[in-house]
Order: sequence, then C-alpha cells, then structure tokens
Amino acid sequence: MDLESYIKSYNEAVFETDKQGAFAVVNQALEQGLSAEDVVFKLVIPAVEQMMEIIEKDPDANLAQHFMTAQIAADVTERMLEKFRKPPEMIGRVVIGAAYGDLHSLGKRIVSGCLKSLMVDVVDLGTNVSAEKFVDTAVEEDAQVIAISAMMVHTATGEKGSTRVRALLKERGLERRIKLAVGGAPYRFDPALYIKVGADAWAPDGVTAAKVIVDLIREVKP
Ligand code: B12
Repeated sequence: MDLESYIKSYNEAVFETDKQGAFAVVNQALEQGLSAEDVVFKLVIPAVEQMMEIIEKDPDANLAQHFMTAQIAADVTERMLEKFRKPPEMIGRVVIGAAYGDLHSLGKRIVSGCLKSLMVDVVDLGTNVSAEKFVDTAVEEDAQVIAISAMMVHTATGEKGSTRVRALLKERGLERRIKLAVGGAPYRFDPALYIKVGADAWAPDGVTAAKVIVDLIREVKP
C-alpha cells in the first residue's frame, strides 16, 4: 500500500471510531517501513484536523465520535512516541501540561512528541495542572521552559493559568531562567493573546511549537 492508501484506510477507521482498525493500519504501515514520525505527522494529525473541521461545521456531530477520534489519535501518538528516533543528546528540558481546569490532552501530547523528536527532554505533568505545580517542577527539574496547553478560553485567560505562572516566575526571580510558552485553540483565534496572558511565545501547531520552544531554550541556556 502507498501512503495515500494508508491515509485513506486510517481515516475510514477513525471516522468509524474503530480503534482496532486504526491500529491495524498503523501496524501495517510500520511493517512496510513507514517511520513512527510519518505515522504521527502524516496519518494521525491530518485525521484529527479533518475531524475537527467536520465537528465545527456540524453542530450535531456526536460527542462520542469526537471523543473517540481524540482517544485513538492520543493512543497511536503515545505508542509512536516510544518508537521515535532516540535522541543522542538532549538540548534542554521542558515542563509541559494542560492548564488548570483543562482536560484536553491531545495537542499537548503532540507537542511533546515533536519536542522529543527535536531532542528536548519533556516532563509531562498531564492535564489540569496548577500554576504552582508548573513552577515548582520546572525549578526541581532544572527546566528552561514551561509549556502550557489551553484549549478553552477560560483556561487560557483565567487567573489560575499562564497569568499566574508569569506572576510566580516574577515573584521568585525566575524570569531570566525559565521561559513560558503557550498554545491551544484560543491562541489561534487571537494571535496576540499570548502576550495578554504573560507568555514569551506561542505556536499554532506541534511542529512550530517545538521550534519556538527550542529557540526559548537557546535564549536561556548558555
Ligand atoms: C477533542 C476535544 C475534546 C475531547 C478531549 C479529549 C482529550 N483527551 O484531549 C473531550 C471530548 C474530552 C472534550 C471535552 C470538552 N470540550 Co472539547 N474539544 C475537542 C476538540 C474537538 C479538539 C481538541 C483537540 O484535541 N484538537 C487536536 C489537537 C491536535 O489540536 P490542539 O489541541 O489545538 O493542539 C495543537 C496546537 O494548538 C498546538 N498546541 C497545543 N498545545 C500547545 C502548547 C504549547 C506550549 C504550544 C506552543 C502549542 C500547543 O499544537 C498542537 C498540535 O498541533 C476541540 C475543537 C477545536 N477546534 O479545537 C473542542 C473544544 C476545545 N472543546 C470545547 C469544550 C467546550 C469542551 C467541554 C467543556 C465540553 C463539555 N460540554 O463537556 C469539555 C471540557 C473538558 C475540560 N474540562 O477540559 C470547546 C472550547 C470552547 C471555548 N471557547 O472555550 C472546543 C473549542 C469545541 C467548540 N468549538 O466548542 N473536548
């Protein structure tokens, strides 16, 4: 099968919420020599984006289907990340998580995958992470960047999210040592929002996110 056929079969399985079918396509693609990176960037992400477009256009799109698409994508991505080329030397460390009150995990996982593929060590705190936890962990783990994913307007702009992380960095004199990056749907709608929430940078997708974060690491790391 060629790449186009894998994309078609994977999309069909995902849209049918057929997790086993989606994994069968992925396994076949890997056996045929497709890399784990190709599986994530050429199958998984485009399928989620297509599903997002459908959901946005169709208010009746069913929540189970919407949820399963994300679950399948997250599971495949997670499994592929283990197969990503092992970086020989890490260039820096990032503490990543979804903002306080936010349970959306897929975008964050994709960003983690992209970071790992660019040789960045990732400490993933999961979802619903408090500002204190972000800052304390970044200090403990000697991370150069805190990366916060927020998919909802109130978790992006709320007082317990990035704004609070910025305040803590300031209070504790850490602003030169630790940079703050944000991302998620609200930032795509308002590209100036990252400044309003006190972040140093943002990015609209996983690939750009990894590049932006690497630049922040280089700003801080001697
Ligand atoms: C899948 C999904 C869910 C799944 C999440 C499953 C999971 N494990 O993640 C489920 C069904 C659980 C869910 C629940 C809810 N959801 Co929801 N969900 C979505 C949906 C369709 C897609 C999100 C997603 O996974 N996108 C795919 C990934 C790949 O994209 P992404 O997250 O944007 O990430 C990319 C970039 O943004 C960037 N990025 C992401 N994070 C970061 C971080 C950094 C540092 C950087 C630099 C970049 C970066 O890189 C990523 C990779 O390319 C969006 C619609 C949308 N258009 O976004 C709604 C959406 C986010 N959900 C929404 C809502 C309202 C909810 C619920 C409140 C629904 C409900 N009534 O229960 C709950 C809230 C739960 C909670 N407390 O968090 C709203 C938010 C509205 C708003 N304006 O605030 C949206 C926008 C849908 C809508 N149009 O109304 N949801």
